[in-house]
Amino acid sequence: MLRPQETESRSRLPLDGLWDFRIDRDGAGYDERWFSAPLQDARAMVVPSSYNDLVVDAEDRNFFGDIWYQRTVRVPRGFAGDRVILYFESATHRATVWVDDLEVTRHEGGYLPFEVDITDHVTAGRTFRLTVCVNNTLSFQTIPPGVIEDTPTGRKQIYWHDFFNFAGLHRSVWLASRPASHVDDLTVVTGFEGTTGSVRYDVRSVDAQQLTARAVLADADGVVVAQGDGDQGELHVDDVHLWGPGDGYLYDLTVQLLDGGTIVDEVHQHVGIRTVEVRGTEFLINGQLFHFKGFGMHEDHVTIGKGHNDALMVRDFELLQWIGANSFRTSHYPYSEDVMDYADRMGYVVIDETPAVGLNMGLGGGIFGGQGYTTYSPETVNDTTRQRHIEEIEGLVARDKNHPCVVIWSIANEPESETEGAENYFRPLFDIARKADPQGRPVGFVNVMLAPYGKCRVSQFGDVLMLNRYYGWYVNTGDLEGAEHAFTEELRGWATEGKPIIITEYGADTMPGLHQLPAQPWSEEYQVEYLAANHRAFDKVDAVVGEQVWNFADFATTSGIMRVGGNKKGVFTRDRQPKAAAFALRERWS
Ligand code: BDP
Repeated sequence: MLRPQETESRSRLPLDGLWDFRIDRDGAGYDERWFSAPLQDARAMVVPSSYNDLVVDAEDRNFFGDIWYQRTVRVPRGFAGDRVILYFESATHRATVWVDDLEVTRHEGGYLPFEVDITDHVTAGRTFRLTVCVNNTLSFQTIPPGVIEDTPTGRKQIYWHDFFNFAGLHRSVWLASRPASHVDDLTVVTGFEGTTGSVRYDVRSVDAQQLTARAVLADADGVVVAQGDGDQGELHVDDVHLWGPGDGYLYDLTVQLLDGGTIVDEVHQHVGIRTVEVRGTEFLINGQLFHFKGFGMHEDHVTIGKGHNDALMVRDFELLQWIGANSFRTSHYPYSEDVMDYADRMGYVVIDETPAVGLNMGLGGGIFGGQGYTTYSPETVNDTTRQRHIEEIEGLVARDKNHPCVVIWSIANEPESETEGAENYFRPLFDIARKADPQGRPVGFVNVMLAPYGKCRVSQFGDVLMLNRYYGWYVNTGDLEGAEHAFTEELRGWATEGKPIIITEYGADTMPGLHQLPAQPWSEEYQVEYLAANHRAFDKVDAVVGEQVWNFADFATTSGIMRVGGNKKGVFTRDRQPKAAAFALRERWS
């Protein structure tokens, strides 16, 4: 599946803007066929955005169940004769879509795109009623998981990930056209020898037996540097300009399906030529040692929640550049396709993560024990959950395989990983990711403090070790000397495993404007000193090849006594202004 684009043979119309919207408090929408008529009692809602922070009623904000979106769409006259496609960049967490009275598709999973061919149900030049029912409930069989508990005051949605369960149409929706005979998928694998780059390409097309494929590679100035014929091939580029950290150099690959001299279909794919390799404890990009500096991030903004917005994205990357970061992790779900494109273009290195977060009942329960459930069991995270997890892994790789920015697949964040159940659950998943990725990128998962060195039974399967550690915050609170010592000891243990170690989370909640001398937890001074103590530990262990602070910016969470207006571990505030730690990091990283 390719994202809609504008080419010689394709068009796309954004369906962003104000839609009619209704929260289905009584769950009546399906029975009452809300899709079959203009939505009654509707209010306006913005696509793309989370709906939650646009409304002011607490019950609406925290609602779980069905929410309905509707609008009228006119099919452009120019789409006549082509296939007409609806493409949703995401619907969190699942959606059913109707064209007029007809259900045309369903999709599960809140952070990956889906499309449906609606040609047979619409007419160029005419309008149709587009209805989308989005559902945001989480269960033990969803990724991420959750549970609905019966309480004396009604049913409540519980989940175990530390970010607010924002819902809605978070990214753009497109009406797109393409020819019946078309390119359906395209894969590139890049490499280089000396100064010659290589781009292997593989074109999958539909209904194109009589057509020939042509691939043309142009450099950033539009000069053609190589071309080839056929569905598969390898192109060679003399004096290659590699893609690398801080140098987002992109070639443009045009793929055409030709009928003699006539272009039947054309698609574009930007290509960054680079290699990624793990060698012992080293992480190499283009054969050179790479040290990750950056953040775990969130798609999270004031008012729009997880909605994508280009202006806010550009601001985030400006700050990443200012602070000297070279990388980030898409904690804890696949990010917008716009973010991935922009990371390619800006030369940012990305650890790309599935939405498998919160598979750990040992974390943060009543009086800070467990949650009162067994993580892996026939009634909780089970084979059905794992099948969903597999679909999320394969879907992420399918969507992002061609992005040069992606250098590691993270298949889960902080799952329970110290038990036999965990080992059994995860054993096949790493190979599924490897098999899905034609570029053969390293695969890993993010390990939690509850499964420290010597206890984890899942890290054996990964190519890299990714550790989230809170020495000096959740443990050794306020004791940075003890924190540095304990962290160093644990890292020395992990280093014996002979794999590169990336610290994917370390951080301290910090109230902007709270100052204390000497430093105490929650103050800006403490965040600075906490990071310095952590860095001293990293710098003593050669196998540590990266540090990504938790978090880039403050973000919204559920209510909790550990959270003050959300998670405050941001180095920037939620409106993207620096705390004192930002200046300290800038000095270390620049
Ligand atoms: C880790 C999680 C992350 C949390 C963070 C925290 O991976 O999502 O937000 O800790 O507690 O457990 O701040």
